[in-house]
Amino acid sequence: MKTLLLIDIQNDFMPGGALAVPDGDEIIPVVNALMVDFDLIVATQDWHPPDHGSFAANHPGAKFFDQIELDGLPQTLWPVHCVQNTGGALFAPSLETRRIDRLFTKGINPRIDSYSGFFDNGHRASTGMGEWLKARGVRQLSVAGVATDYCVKYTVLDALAEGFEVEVIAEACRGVNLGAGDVECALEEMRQAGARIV
Ligand code: VGL
Ligand code: ZN
Repeated sequence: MKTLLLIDIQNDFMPGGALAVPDGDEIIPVVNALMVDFDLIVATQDWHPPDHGSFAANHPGAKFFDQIELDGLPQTLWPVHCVQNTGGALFAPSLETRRIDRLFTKGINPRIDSYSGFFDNGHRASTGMGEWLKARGVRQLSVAGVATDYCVKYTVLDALAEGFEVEVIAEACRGVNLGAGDVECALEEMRQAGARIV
């Protein structure tokens, strides 16, 4: 079963969005064209409540990109983004969402962030995506989306740990690059962990 996993292709991660990924919109025509080659298409959606602990606005005196501790885990603070039932959380309008077979939301618990589509950042709770994919007989995943250096990376690392064979479609991914070279480092880390970067 050729399976495409689309990570967080949502308005807030597109140019003009609350947590814009540079050139994030460039992946959409690439992803739309890729879809025809796959039997199963699964998407993740960052889906935070307004009081989410990853938002700088919920920590008095904190700034974007500060590092704090949240419930015992290191946490980068972000602008308010992908709030449930807001326009910013919707898929980018040019994405061909009709082809998506199943959606998994993440980042719902206000006490913990969830970069990976499989588990929260503490591996405390599963989204159910791994179990769902395995129940359908999926063994290989091709991954595209944003951000290469956060949600794509952690999803890919968890997918490998869960025993999936993983291919990252680099031209269908874009990253935040908070630090220079973060995207390159993320791709290298995924490669080291056993992913194919294509
Ligand atoms: C993401 C930061 C915060 C992502 C989500 O989709 O990569 N990054 N929430
Ligand atoms: Zn988020």
